[in-house]
Parts: sequence; C-alpha cells; structure tokens
Amino acid sequence: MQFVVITLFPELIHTAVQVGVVGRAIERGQVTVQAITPRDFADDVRRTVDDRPYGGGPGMVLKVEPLGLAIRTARDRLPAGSRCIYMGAEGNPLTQRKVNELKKLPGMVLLAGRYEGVDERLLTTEVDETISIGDYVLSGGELPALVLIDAVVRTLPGVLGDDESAQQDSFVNGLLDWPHYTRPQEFTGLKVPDVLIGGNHDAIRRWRLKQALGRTWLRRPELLNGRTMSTEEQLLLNEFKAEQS
Ligand code: 4H3
Repeated sequence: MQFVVITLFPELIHTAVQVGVVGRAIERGQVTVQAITPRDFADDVRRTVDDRPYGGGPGMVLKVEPLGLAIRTARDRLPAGSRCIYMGAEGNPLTQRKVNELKKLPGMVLLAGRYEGVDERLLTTEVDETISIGDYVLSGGELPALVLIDAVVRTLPGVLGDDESAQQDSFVNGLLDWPHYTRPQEFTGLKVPDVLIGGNHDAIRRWRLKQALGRTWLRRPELLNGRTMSTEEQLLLNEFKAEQS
C-alpha cells in the first residue's frame, strides 16, 4: 500500500509514521508513505503557497498552481487505480466500513489542507472523495491523514502480529471493545473479574462478548441497530441488561 501526503509540513508526516505499527509496516516494506509539499512547486523567489480569497474576508487559501502541480506529481508516483482523497470536515465519515473499502486500493494521495482550505476547482477536478475523521474543525488535514493511514495500515494482511489481530476483532465486529486487565489481581482495592483468572476459555470468550454487547448498548446503542445478533448474543445482552438494575 502506497500513500503520498500533500502537505505544507512534510516533517510532521515523516516523524509520525516512524513509530509503532505503521513504522514497522514501513520497515518491512509493506507500506510506503511519502510527503510532497506544494512549496517545492512555487514559482516565485518567496515560494508562496497561499493566496487571498476572492470575495474578501479573513484567512488565505492554498495557492492553486503549486498545489495542482503537487497533486499531479503525487498521482504520477502511484499505481493506476489509486485515489485522491481530501481531508475535510465536510466529507464522508471515516468509519471501519470505509477503512475496509480503502484497504483494497493500491495507493492513495491524501491532500492535507491548511489556512481556509483548497480552491473548489481543484477539489472538483483532482479529488475523488472528501473524508472527515469527525465533526470538529482542525487547523490542518495532516492529523486526519495520519489517522486514516493508521486505520488502513493496521487492517493490511501481515501487519499486525497474532497477539494484536485478535484484539482488533472488537470494532471490526461492529461492537465496542470489552474491558482489559493486567497484573496485579487487586489494585487500589479493585479486583480483576474472577472469570478472567479461571482459565475457562469459553467462559472468558462469553464474558468478553457480553461486555462488548453491554457497553455498546449502554454507550452507543445506535451501533446495534443494523446488526443481526446470534441467539448467543441476544442471550448475553439480555443477561447484561438484567444485571444493570
Ligand atoms: C479535516 C480537516 C477537520 C477535518 C480539517 C476532519 C484545514 C481542512 C483547512 C483542514 C481545510 C481548513 N478539519 N474533521 N481542516 O476530518 O483544508 O479547515
């Protein structure tokens, strides 16, 4: 999987992708992350990358020509079938379902804006889709691009070790994660649930599924709406509800 991020802050991207799961995937050659900056395509001595908005008002817009050249250069570095995605709060939500769609692509250009954003004509001609990581405004698209890269890379085959991939099952399965515990067995008077100590693997599996269902029902009930539940899941959720009062 190949990513090219278009950004005024390439060092932010390079630094962030060095660590953790994504950093390891890059070291192993499973993923590449390049950054391209419009500044390298600016034609004046000051290397100007912003310009004033038509219609007036405060703030600047990313200058069209250097950004357009940066996008085309990025596209040329990627295989056919790659997509150009703009990170913006007005976009389609980044969900696990969307991540599972994106992971099938050979590569992505991720356009990270700054200032007031990108000229609409570049969005309509060069960008295939706008994606939002949530309903809030950020000062740049770099953090959303890094969020998208992390979410996609961890789904790629062979990126997570066996220990880590079991852990992934929770949101992938449409539910919130279950509670986790480590040593000591008692901490500040709080005990680890007995079932996790016993070593009965089926009891543990059922407890975790029940907690995942129960927490989803408590905290994010809308996630259960479109989801078909097995007989076991219905039984466990009913048990959880009965224990609530
Ligand atoms: C994405 C980008 C929020 C999100 C963003 C999100 C800066 C877009 C600039 C950048 C424009 C002006 N904010 N929720 N901000 O995913 O290029 O907003």
